[in-house]
Amino acid sequence: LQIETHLRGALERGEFEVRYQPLMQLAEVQVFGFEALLSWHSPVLGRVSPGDFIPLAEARGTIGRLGRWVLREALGQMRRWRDQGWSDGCVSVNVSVLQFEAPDFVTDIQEALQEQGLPGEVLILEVTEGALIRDVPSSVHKLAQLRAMGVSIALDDFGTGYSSLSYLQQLPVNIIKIDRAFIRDLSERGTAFVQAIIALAHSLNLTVIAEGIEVNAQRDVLVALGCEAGQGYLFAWPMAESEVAVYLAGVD
Ligand code: G
Ligand code: G
Ligand code: NA
Ligand code: MN
Repeated sequence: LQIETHLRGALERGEFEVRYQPLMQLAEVQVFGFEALLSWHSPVLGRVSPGDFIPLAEARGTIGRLGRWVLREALGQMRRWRDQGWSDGCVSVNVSVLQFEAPDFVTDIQEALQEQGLPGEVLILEVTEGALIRDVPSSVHKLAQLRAMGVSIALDDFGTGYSSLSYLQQLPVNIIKIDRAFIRDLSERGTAFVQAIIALAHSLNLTVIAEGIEVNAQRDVLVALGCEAGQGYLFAWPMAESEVAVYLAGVD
């Protein structure tokens, strides 16, 4: 209830910020993009995690506005990175179920790209399987339209949902993000799971991004298993816009 009260008007008061976490090519340890992560700093409650306020924004019907704002922030940022000479990077934006289900979702993405004069190839949309399986034919249609625009679709938190693999077969996604729960447990048994996920993904021509890489040993195992990409505190924490500029200057 507290959160709900303070969430009202928070966007207008400028309490939200988008932070960026590097997406890395694992073998070369090279940044190829950033995941945009919404962050809310309430003057009263302090930092509130998206896990806590996104469901409330969905219930209140304000997620559409918030989602459009994040998308435009992230693409505006991408525009500035490109103007500063970082020409081959991409930005990954999380999409909530209700946002994805809105009838104007695809046209809004198209407009946001056009506003910044950006090709679809710079954008990854992260969607959970829960969002995609509520109406499979409609999801297939929307995803196909986005893919035709050059936009990549990442299945977020892969392996934690309830849906069967038959959905994966039908949905035109091109990236899967292995949930960090799998990366945390790289015991013999845990490694077997990760290996199987990577093998399945590769046989379907999907790119794999491993989440939550915190130590070098995890990166080493993933590289050995042929996992091409990852993110996590080992490489970098989510950063403010100003920190990204410094970070990019340091890696070039
Ligand atoms: O509490 P924590 O910070 O771990 O929560 C992160 C969660 O919030 C992740 O599931 C992430 O996908 C989600 N998230 C982060 N930014 C956004 C956003 O801009 N929109 C949506 N819908 N979810 C986001
Ligand atoms: O569900 P999603 O993968 O979008 O969640 C992203 C969340 O994961 C963000 O809140 C981000 O801060 C967090 N995160 C990023 N890297 C790591 C990591 O290495 N370890 C842990 N525990 N969380 C991470
Ligand atoms: Na995500
Ligand atoms: Mn995830």
